[in-house]
Amino acid sequence: MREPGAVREVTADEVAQFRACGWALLRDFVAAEHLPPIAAEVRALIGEQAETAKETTGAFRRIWRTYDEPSYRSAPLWGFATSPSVGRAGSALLGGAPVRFLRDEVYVKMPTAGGEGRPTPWHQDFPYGNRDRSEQVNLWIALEDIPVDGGALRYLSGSHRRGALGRALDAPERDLLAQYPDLVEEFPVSPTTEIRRGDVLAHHGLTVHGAPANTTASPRWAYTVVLFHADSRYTGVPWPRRLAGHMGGIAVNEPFDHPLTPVVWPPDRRDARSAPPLTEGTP
Ligand SMILES: O=C(O)CCC(=O)C(=O)O
Repeated sequence: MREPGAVREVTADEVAQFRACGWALLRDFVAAEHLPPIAAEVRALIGEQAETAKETTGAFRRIWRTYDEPSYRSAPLWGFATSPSVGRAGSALLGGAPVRFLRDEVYVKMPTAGGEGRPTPWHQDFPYGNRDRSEQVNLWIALEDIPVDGGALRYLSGSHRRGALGRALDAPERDLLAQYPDLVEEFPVSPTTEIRRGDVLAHHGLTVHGAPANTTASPRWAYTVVLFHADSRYTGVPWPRRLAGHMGGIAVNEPFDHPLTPVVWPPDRRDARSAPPLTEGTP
C-alpha cells in the first residue's frame, strides 16, 4: 500500500539489492498522481523536444540533451526533490544515513535517427564530486515508458565495491570499460528490461553505469534527483556550478550546511531553511 507522499517506501529487498549490487530498479516508485505534474513541469522548462536543453557540443550533444537543476526554476520540482518521502527512500538505500539534496538534472536521449542518442559512456559519478565520501544515491526517474531499446541506464553489478576509478565521461572512447576491460568479467552488466513511467533506477555514487543508444523513434526522458550523506564535507571542488555562484559560505572541510543542500531526512534534522527555487534571471 502506498504511503501518502510523493514516492513509496523502499522495501527491504530493494535495499538489500542496492547494497549488494550498487543499483536497484524500484518499480512503480513515484505515486501515479505525482508523475504527470513532474513530467509536465520538466517539459515546460526544457521543451517538448528538449529544445531548451543546456548547450553542449560535440560528443556530449550526441549523447543527451540535458538541463541542470530544473528545481531552481520550479517550486513543484523543488518540493518533490526535497520531499521527506524522497529523502526517506534515499536514506534507506544508503543504509539509514542522514541525507541532503545535492542536485537534479534532466537527461533526454534523443533517437539515434537524428544523429544523437548515442550510448552514455560507462562512468562513475563520485570522481566528479566535491565531497569527502562516496555515499551518494541517484534516483533516475523514468518520465515516460522506456522500451528495451530505448537507452535506459545499465550498471556493472557490484562495481561500487571496486573504489573510485577516475573520470571517464569526457571522451566516450576512453570510458571505464575501455580503460578497465576486466571490469565486466568481475561485475556483470545488469539486465536490459523495459522501464515504465514512474519506475526509478537508483544507483550508488561508485557504481559504474552507462546506457545503450536510443534506437527507438521517441526521446528517452529521465529526471534524476541526487542525494548524499548529510555529514559529507566539502573538498573544495567547484561543482555543481551553483557552488561557485550561490553557495558562498561553505568552507573546505566543513559540512554542506546551506539552504541549497538541505537535509531532507531524517525528519528531526530536516532543514527549515530549505531554499525556494531561484527566480527568473538567476544563472
Ligand atoms: O541518463 C543517462 O544516460 C546518464 C545519467 C547518469 O549518468 C546519471 O544519472 O548519473
